[in-house]
Amino acid sequence: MPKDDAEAAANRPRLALHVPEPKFRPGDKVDFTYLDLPGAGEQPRPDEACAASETNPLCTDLIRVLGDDNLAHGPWDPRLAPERLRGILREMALVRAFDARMYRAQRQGKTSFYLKCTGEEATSVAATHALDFEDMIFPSYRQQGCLIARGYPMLEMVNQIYSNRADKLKGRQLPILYSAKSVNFFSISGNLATQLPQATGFSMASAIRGDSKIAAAWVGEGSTAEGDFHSALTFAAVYNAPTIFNVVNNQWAISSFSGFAGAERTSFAARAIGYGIAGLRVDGNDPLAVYAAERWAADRARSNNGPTLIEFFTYRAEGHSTSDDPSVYRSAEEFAEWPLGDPIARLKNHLIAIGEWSEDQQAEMDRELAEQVLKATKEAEKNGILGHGLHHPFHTMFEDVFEELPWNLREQSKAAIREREIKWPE
Ligand SMILES: Cc1ncc(C[n+]2csc(CCOP(=O)(O)OP(=O)(O)O)c2C)c(N)n1
Ligand SMILES: [Mg+2]
Repeated sequence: MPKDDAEAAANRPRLALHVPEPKFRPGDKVDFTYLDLPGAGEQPRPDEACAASETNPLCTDLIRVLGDDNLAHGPWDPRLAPERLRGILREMALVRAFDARMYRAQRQGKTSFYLKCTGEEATSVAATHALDFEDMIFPSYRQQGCLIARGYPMLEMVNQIYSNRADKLKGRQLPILYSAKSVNFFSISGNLATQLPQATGFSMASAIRGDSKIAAAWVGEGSTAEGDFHSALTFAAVYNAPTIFNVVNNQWAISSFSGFAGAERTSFAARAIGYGIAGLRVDGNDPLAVYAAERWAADRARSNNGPTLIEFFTYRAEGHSTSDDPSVYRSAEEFAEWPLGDPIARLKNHLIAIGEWSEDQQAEMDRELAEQVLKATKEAEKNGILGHGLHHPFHTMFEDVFEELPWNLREQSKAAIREREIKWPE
């Protein structure tokens, strides 16, 4: 290096790498006042056919409908009939009852893996209500609420979790990675974010065919750091594809906090601004706001006004999955301090406030739902649970991929079956 350059370099400040660090670690006092949450009903609601840029301010705001008074406020109030609200409440409570039971089943050794969506029920159940049944759902692994909202039989869900002989996926998918064509629910992939380009592709095909179906994809905030997120948004923006991208920002990706996906810089909804598509940031624990935003995006997509990126701001109340222990990396106080509450309690309190529900009815419903879940699990157990041998026969793992099995796989299959017979003659 020439002498002048070397001297100049020596005088410059040293570069420092920024490594994000969550606000609270185990043992820390939690204070969420930094969030600066706007009041319910204060956010403007532009027309569904507006220029994408009109939604820019909503990307850093927070669309809220249910206020602290448990009443619905402002232009985003979807004005749903009480009957529909009770339906959404019931399905969210069913998801929670199902999660509780399946979590316990994993601890009892009936399955190897389970994953709850506690506190995030509105982001799947209420959003699914805003779609048409024909619209294709491209979920991540935390959207059991979409299946429940579409009326998929619970027995089939448990059979899949137990990988038993009635499992329609024949034990080939990790427990909870459902696939349910009958309710337009795309196969869940363990590879994060792959559902996003698939959703864009589906909706482009729908547009090419002149169909009226749109696609709605769900993805965790951590997964938006994947390249697939950006390819999916680029394609959707370029072709004005009728896709809804639901980013469920529960603030954690296993043990990494949202800062590692860029949350310290701007909101996840604000990614939409760079792509020139519509974006909305929504209180994910407010079922009315979730419904209203999803409906807005669905109407926009269906009327050829293009894709929308929705961020549902929420909080992952429990561990990532049964394989995780969040007490080692985040403060135990976080959930209790979380200021946006619980979506089930909020809708229940709203229905009570408008004279359409009561605590007694809620307790009775919870009893019924627990019973319903118990019945489905007992029924599924007759088809087998983990390690009880009632799974699909071993040789079936070689089936269903090729119309005619190639010679090398035929040989491999024979050898594998022979080996098993020697190891486990019974
Ligand atoms: C491509 C890929 N990378 C990493 C993983 C491992 N992994 C599974 S879930 C997960 C966290 C994802 O967090 P987020 O997207 O926020 O979703 P959440 O679990 O919070 O719903 C990670 C890193 C994976 N399955 N696939
Ligand atoms: Mg997350």
